Amino acid sequence: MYQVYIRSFMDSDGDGVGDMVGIRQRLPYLADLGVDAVWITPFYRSPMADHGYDVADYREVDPLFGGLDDFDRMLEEAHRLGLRVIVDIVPNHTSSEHDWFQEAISDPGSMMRDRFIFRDGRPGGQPPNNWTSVFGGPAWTREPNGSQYYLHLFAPEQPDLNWRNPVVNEEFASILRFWLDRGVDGFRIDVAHGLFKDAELRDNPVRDGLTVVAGTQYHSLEEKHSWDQPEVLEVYRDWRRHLDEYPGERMMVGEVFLFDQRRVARYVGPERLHQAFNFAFAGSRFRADHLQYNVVEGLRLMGEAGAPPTWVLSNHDLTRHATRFGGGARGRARGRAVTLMVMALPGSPYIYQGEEIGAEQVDVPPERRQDPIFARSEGAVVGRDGCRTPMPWSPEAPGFGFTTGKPWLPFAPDAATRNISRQLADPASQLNWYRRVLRLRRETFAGAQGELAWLDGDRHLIAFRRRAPGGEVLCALNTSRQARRMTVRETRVLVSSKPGVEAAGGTLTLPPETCAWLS
Ligand code: TEU
Repeated sequence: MYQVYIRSFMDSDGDGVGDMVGIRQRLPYLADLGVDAVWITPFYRSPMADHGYDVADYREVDPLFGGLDDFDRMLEEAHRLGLRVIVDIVPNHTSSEHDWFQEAISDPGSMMRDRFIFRDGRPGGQPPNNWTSVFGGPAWTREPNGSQYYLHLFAPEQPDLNWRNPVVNEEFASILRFWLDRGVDGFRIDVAHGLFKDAELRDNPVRDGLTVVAGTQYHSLEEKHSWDQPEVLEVYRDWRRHLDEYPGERMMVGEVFLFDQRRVARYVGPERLHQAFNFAFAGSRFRADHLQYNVVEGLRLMGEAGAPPTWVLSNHDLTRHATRFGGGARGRARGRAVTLMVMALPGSPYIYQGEEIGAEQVDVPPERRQDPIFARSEGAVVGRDGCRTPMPWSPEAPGFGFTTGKPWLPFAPDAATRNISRQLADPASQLNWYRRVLRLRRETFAGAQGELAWLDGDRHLIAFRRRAPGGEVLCALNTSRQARRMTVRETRVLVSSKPGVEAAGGTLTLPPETCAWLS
């Protein structure tokens, strides 16, 4: 699966923001890269307070990105090229400019009020409870002209929906059908563990210490009552039934942003979501024990739930993994090593646009920052802009083949040298390595079952054999700074994340921080 962050993928009309026609123009690139499917981040009508994750109309394409006909043409072209397309659905909250919310705040007697969560404040001008917004500050804002507060777990421009009102579920069922009827292959569900809140909206317990989540946020409360309530699982049971009524394969992947994979596993299975992102894996350090623990747990828990595991390293919310793994050539080489291991595992690897050329987190200067997290945290965090900078398609400044105008976020400083067309022309580039690995993965593991046999290595090695139709494949990853040896029967190196792998006389030699496949 390849994640397209639409604002930064390809701009066809020179306004500095990517769009639907831009995606269509670059679909041949994705087909050639060798991915099976594309997830497109929200493109619906939106005031863009959270860059599209604040939806004002779930059935319209925002004019910034084009129109519904542009979406249809893009989808048709994707299908013609053999690519599936999943769209992002945002059911936890709407935009404050959605008609429902506008009606709710302008008419105190409106039925629309019950689609959101309005409450009286506590005495002394205090909000209804102690919940905090993921983006900083209280999760409650006083309504503009009324006397109550409304709940928003994200920005104030993103009022939370009241899923205890059955009309909300009916509306979303109809939204899903709208896109399924247009031919989408499925959905990525934003904040999939959200939706339902504690019926009594009880205070969240205070944590012992301050917890930093994914390097960007500070949480001092345990989010016990604000999300991950059991009722939400019933919603996905319904949605699964809707999807299963459609011909062909349709899927849902949940952004269940919980680190405890045992809790995440409850969301997937034959009667629930097809997949959920494994954020515990994304949090692994470049250490064999961390990585192996998260892989083993991911396989075990998803196996028990009856769902394919997912392997996520980067997305539009996380610091890019080349940077997390140390940055520069070394961070990229470590990233390739983990990617190669992931590509040998059962399940779905998720690739985030730009990682195939080794993109690193960009240091976006304060005056160009766009992320609402940045504004709400009063500069205490740098926000998520650094992983959202535009794709450099070609070496020509200033637009680098992405735009003829001024890009909404600056390019990476190395865009003139690290870009798609340069890397396509260089057989030794990271991009061509990704292309080879994706092809080899398809050829090797198409139709393969999930069986893995783990090999005992030392604590710096992860090694397993996976059964495949053409014969077993050995995958071995050395996370240490020294070369490592292991005894193997395989003699042929199929692919490696770095040169210098040798397999001779029953001994495999892996250079430092390197992964290889052998047969
Ligand atoms: O993210 C939900 C979420 O929990 C993240 O905000 C996460 O905590 C954080 O980004 C980690 O740094 C989803 C979308 O992926 C995100 O882009 C949206 O801002 C958010 O929902 C609100 O819709």
